[in-house]
Amino acid sequence: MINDTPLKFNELPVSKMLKVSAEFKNEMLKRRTVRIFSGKKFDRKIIENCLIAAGSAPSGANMQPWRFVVVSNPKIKKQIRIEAEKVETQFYDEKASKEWLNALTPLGTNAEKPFLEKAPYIIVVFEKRFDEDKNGKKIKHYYTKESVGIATGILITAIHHAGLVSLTHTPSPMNFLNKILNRPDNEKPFLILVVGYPAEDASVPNITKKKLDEIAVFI
Ligand code: IYR
Repeated sequence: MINDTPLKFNELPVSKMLKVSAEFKNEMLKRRTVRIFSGKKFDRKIIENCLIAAGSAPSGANMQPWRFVVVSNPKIKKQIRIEAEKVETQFYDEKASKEWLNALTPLGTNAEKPFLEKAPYIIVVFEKRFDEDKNGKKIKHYYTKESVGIATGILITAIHHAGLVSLTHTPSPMNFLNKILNRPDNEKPFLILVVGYPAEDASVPNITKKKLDEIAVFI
C-alpha cells in the first residue's frame, strides 16, 4: 500500500499470552463504576496519559472524531452540575418511564449529582460529526458513534489501570455542555466521565457481570 511502514509486532509465547490475558481480565473485573468521590487531587499528567491512550483508538477512516474537554475549574464544574441537575430532575420526575426507573433502582441514582463538583476532573467527551478544513470546507467523518465509543472504552480502561475510578454520566439532553464549554456545533456531547479517587466511605451497588456463556457464542 502507498506510504506503508513495517509493522512492529512482538509475538509472545502462548504461555505468556495466557498469563497476561488472564491477569488483564482479573484487573478489569475489579473495575467498578463509582458515584461517591473524594476531592483528592492528582497530577494532570495521569489524565493526559489516559487521553493519549484513548486517542490511539481505531476510528472510521482514521478521522479520530473525538474531542475531550477536561474540566477542573470549580466554577465550570459547578455550572455543569447546576445544568445537569436541571435536566436530571426532569428525567426522574417526568420523562423516565416506570420501567426505566425500576431498572435504575439497583444503582440508587437520582437527580442529585454532587460528584460533578466533588471529583477533581470531569472529562466531557464530544463526538465530532464532521470537521472543517482551513478553508471552511466540510470534511466528512464516518462511524463517529462507534469510534468515540471505542475511544471512551479505552479511556475508562486507562483510568482504571492508572489506579483511579470513573463514572459515566449522561444527562439528557446534553447540549448545555456546548454552551458552558464553548464548543462548536459540530461537536456533540457523547458523555461525561467523572474521574478521581473514591470517597473513603464509598460503596457500590451489589451487582454482577454476565458470565462468558451469556455474552459470547463460539461457532
Ligand atoms: N442519566 C441519569 C439516569 C441514568 C440512566 C442510566 I441507562 C444509568 O445506567 C444510570 C443513570 C443519571 O445519570 O442519573
